[in-house]
Amino acid sequence: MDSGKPVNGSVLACYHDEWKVALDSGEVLRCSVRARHFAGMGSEEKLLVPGDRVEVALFEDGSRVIERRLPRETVLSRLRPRMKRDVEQVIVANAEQLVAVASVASPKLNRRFLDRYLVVAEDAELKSVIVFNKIDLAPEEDWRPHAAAYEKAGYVVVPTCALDGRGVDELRTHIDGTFSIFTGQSGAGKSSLLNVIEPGLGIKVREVSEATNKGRHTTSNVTVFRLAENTLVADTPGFRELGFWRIHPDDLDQLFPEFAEYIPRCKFTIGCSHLPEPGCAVKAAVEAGELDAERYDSYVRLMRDLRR
Ligand SMILES: Nc1nc2c(ncn2[C@@H]2O[C@H](COP(=O)(O)OP(=O)(O)O)[C@@H](O)[C@H]2O)c(=O)[nH]1
Ligand SMILES: [Mg+2]
Ligand SMILES: [Zn+2]
Repeated sequence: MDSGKPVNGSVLACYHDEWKVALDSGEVLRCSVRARHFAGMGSEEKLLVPGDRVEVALFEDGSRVIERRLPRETVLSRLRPRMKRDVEQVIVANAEQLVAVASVASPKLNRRFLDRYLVVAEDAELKSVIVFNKIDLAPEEDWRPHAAAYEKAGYVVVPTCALDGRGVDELRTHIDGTFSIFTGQSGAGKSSLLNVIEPGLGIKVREVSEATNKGRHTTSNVTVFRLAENTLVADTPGFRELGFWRIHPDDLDQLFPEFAEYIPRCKFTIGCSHLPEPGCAVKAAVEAGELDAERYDSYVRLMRDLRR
């Protein structure tokens, strides 16, 4: 029997019973899945998500079947919303970088939300790039101090305007040759930026948010685009909820990279939660203005959330 010619590729999008795959040759195909190869795995493991590397068999009759999923290098996960028990939802597999898109106006800059994304990326061991979009809508003095706070924390911040293209060339240098996930609040301009980065993608802007989405895709509304041989980008909807998947409160301080130099100086080096403990070097650095007060505020809120 014809066993098909095996080729490798990356899953771009998942539909009800069809998977869009970019073969390494560059060809994009719709494929089905050979269920028996996925049987016997845990239900979550059985799922394919955008970014998954797969082996596809190409048959002479034209059918193409995903035979197996290759091991995942990285996963960006969240707690699957509205479940009775804790279940992991992998959003994207194999990405290397998070591009956290925030708008400086409409919707207004939401630093709590941005910090939550940055923490999830740190936990997933992804590099992060922060984009401040819609700089045409706010004077620079409004957003510059926030950009400076993130730069001081060690993050790259790229101010952009998707309407006139400012900052887009710089953003492109950060995504060339890597696999990035564009995330951020609904309406921040993720899809608009991708359309400017790669004219011709033609992604719908103002796309329905996750909450009102009628479920065109099965798991999430995430789509990966292949811009060049080694450049992949994932466009995601603005997740209403980004619940932490298996982040322990004791580890949260490790996910704020700028805290690292202060943590060893806390009086209680083991078990200092950097809340109101005596002799906390992190808290002292915030009071002295060495660490950013808003980042610390995010830390405190996320800590409360994790301990609930
Ligand atoms: N003024 C302004 N509007 C923008 C900019 N970028 C995107 N928009 C608008 O913001 C809205 C939401 O954009 P969209 O790309 O769909 O956001 P997404 O939900 O993050 O993908 C659309 O009406 C865009 O035209 C920008 O830099 N400046
Ligand atoms: Mg969008
Ligand atoms: Zn401390």
